[in-house]
Amino acid sequence: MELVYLVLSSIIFFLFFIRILDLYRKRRMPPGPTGLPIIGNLLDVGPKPHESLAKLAEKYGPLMTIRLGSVTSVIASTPDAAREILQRNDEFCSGRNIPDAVTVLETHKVAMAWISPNEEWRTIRKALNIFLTHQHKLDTLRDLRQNVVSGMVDFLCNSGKTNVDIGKLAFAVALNMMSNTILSQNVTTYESEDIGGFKTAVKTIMLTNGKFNIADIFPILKPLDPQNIRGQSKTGYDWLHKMTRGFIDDRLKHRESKLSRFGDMLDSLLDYAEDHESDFKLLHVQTLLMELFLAGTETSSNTTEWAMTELLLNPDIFSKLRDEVTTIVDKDGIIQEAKILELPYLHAVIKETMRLHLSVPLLIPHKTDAQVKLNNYIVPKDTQIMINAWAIARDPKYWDNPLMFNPERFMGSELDYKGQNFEFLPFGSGRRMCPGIPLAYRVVSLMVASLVYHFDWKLPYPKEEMDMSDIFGLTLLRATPLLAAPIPTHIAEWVDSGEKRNI
Ligand code: HEM
Ligand SMILES: *[C@@H]1O[C@H](CO)[C@@H](O)[C@H](O)[C@H]1NC(C)=O
Ligand SMILES: CC(=O)N[C@H]1CO[C@H](CO)[C@@H](O)[C@@H]1O
Repeated sequence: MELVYLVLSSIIFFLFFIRILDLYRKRRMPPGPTGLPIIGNLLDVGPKPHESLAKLAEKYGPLMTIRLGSVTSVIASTPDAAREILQRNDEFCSGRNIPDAVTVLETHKVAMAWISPNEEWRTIRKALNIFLTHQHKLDTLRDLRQNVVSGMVDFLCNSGKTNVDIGKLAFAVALNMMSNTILSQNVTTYESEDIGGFKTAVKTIMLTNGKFNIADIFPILKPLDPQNIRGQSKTGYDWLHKMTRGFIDDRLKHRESKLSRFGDMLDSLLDYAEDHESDFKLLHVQTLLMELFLAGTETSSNTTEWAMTELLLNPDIFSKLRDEVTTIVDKDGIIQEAKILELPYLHAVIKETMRLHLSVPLLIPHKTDAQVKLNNYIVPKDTQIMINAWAIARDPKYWDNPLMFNPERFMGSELDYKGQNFEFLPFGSGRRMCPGIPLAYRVVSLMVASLVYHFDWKLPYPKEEMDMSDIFGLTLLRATPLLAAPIPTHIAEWVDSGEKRNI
């Protein structure tokens, strides 16, 4: 009996203590909705956080505090607030909270996306940037990427005008574009459900990482993994870990044999590892390989799918884009990556797609590594920081007619996604900004240009009926896949197999 009293009174004391702490904190933190005990603002946030947080920001302002379980977050909802965090206070606002789902192996401890911005993190970014920021290195592999796109065009020509799930196809193509850039090989095909398991592994991980995990806001639940999120995530990670290990082993053997080099990203990373043995090891290379597949595939393919969605809804824009692409097509019908990068209208279409349909609407949450002053608020160490880039990108204060898909707004404008314009942050800004921009731009451009130039598309239903709603994950997905039938425009001999393909 006494034990029960003891336990009960401790609990009451504990709750009281938390409450006091809470009141004390609130005085210096940005304003926010009062939450319920224990769960905090969970019910205010709901299943579409980018939307509900945008609504709450109308009431509480550009910087607001949201509490979910034991996690306190500050949310920025205007370009100025984003600048205050990502530019003026970047140094102490660039940490990460590590989601439970990514902790299944030990690799998160050396993963660029999850470690604090320390020396090790800088080394990893440097190793990757050597490849990504040198135009000619990226250029060396463009034939491989073009072959991947030719493979996609062949596949579509053979699909016999039946409906194709454009997102699924784009995912497989993006995966092969990544694998060709990283290690000069294809890892999937377009016909099969999933030969080799690569697609499944990447999708499984992205899906589980994007799920709301109760253990992330009540860390005490972590060992229980109540939604089996870590469990599911583990199957994907284990598989990817094994595959990347194999790729690296093969490549090391190849390098020993002194055969010709591939000159791809893996070679570049292994070179760096040889030159910087003490701080960039094979474990870093392997972890980075895994991260690149995860970070680069679904973001690029979902952007491509949204671009196609908008283009099919806006036939004028579609034909204007095709006219532009037509000007750079070779005699043999090949679209060269190098020439694509110079097409202003294509670039505008991709920017406009990224503005309206951000792949990562709240960016990847940051965390304060020290107490910081944001405007006039004092935000303690270890506070989560989120930027509602989605809300900022469709706020009528900064955009005319924000809900209209209008690539023209980017024509002749300096506005870019490289982190200088805080009203447009599809890749974030500051030290944590996406390092993959140059590659993402090539991959998405090549896919969109090819889909637009080589095919007319027929929707299976009137375009007014297209479902534009989206559901929330780590990336924004279309709630229903975009289906359309490709009708080859420029290719004389396509085989009408008539059978419905599965991709
Ligand atoms: C359309 C395609 C893409 C979009 C929209 C996108 C967007 C983003 C965003 C919003 C972040 C988080 C920034 C932040 O924390 O503030 C990020 C981080 C990251 N992205 Fe991308 N990304 C794309 C493609 C790629 C590609 C192709 C790669 C691979 C080369 C890549 C690699 C990464 C990595 C490694 C990080 C973590 C960086 C860090 O935490 O230090 N991304 N990306
Ligand atoms: C990858 O597949 C495409 C066809 O889909 C093919 O043209 C290309 O040669 C393949 N690349 C490699 C490196 O095997
Ligand atoms: C609907 C669509 O094709 N978009 C893709 C975006 O990423 C998710 C990841 O699970 C895929 O399931 C979607 O297919």
